[in-house]
Amino acid sequence: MKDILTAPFMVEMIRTTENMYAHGWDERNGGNISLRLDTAELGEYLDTGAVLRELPTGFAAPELEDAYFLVTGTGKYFKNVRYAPEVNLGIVRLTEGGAVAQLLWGFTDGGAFTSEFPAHMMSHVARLSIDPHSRVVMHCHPANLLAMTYVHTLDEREFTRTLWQMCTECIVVFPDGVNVLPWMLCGTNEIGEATAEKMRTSRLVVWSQHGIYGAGRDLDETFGLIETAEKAAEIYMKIAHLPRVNTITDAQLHLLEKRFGVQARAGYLD
Ligand code: 2HA
Ligand code: ZN
Repeated sequence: MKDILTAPFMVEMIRTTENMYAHGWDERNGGNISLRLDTAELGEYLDTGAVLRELPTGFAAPELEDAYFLVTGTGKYFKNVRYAPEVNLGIVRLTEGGAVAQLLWGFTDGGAFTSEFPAHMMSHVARLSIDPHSRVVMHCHPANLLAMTYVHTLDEREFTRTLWQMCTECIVVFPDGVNVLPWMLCGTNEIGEATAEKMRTSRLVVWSQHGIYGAGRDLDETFGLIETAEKAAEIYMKIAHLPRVNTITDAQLHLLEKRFGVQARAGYLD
């Protein structure tokens, strides 16, 4: 067996939590990540037959039967992950139709997966139904996106259009736009189901007055997705109180579509 702390997925997870903390997106125990692991690759680092503990999940996700995830722990701080990955992270396999998560590695202090596990697993199911290469669900609390949900309409078309208008790259990075949930109680199956439903049409889902969810094929791409939306929200919060003299027009957004070969969400451009 190879040393799991040298596994590319582990190294990348540690770097990502560190980077997200450095961006100020994950104060205290804020934020959580789940990364679906390749079974064959994991087998090089771990005896996948050795189950340490069984944790009930409280939901069903038969689509994820036998799927493995590297996931951040409940109550754990992103800033601490790099110093004690085996305490702050865990590797689980879903069984019994998703009702049980078997712990194979990590959470060595007796801990468990993130309180947002339902939203993560349900979002994986939703994204996998659209893209079989989808692997990552990431949640965090970036200040400008959060601030925007206090002062901007939560209408998804309007919210998306505002972000697209804030930086030229936005429509290229998230042509599917941003979906928005109203304030809901976090950590529940209900917000998990609502998030997953929104994940069917966009890889970004804003939780009003709370934060954002992103999904993607790898940690770098998903980080970049949130980073780009947050940058746009930052520009918006800098200019929202000032008269807007210039903007990116719909005609220009159509030019970007053509130039970069992306298709804006249907009906979102005039
Ligand atoms: O505690 O971000 O949404 C982690 C969270 C909950
Ligand atoms: Zn949160």
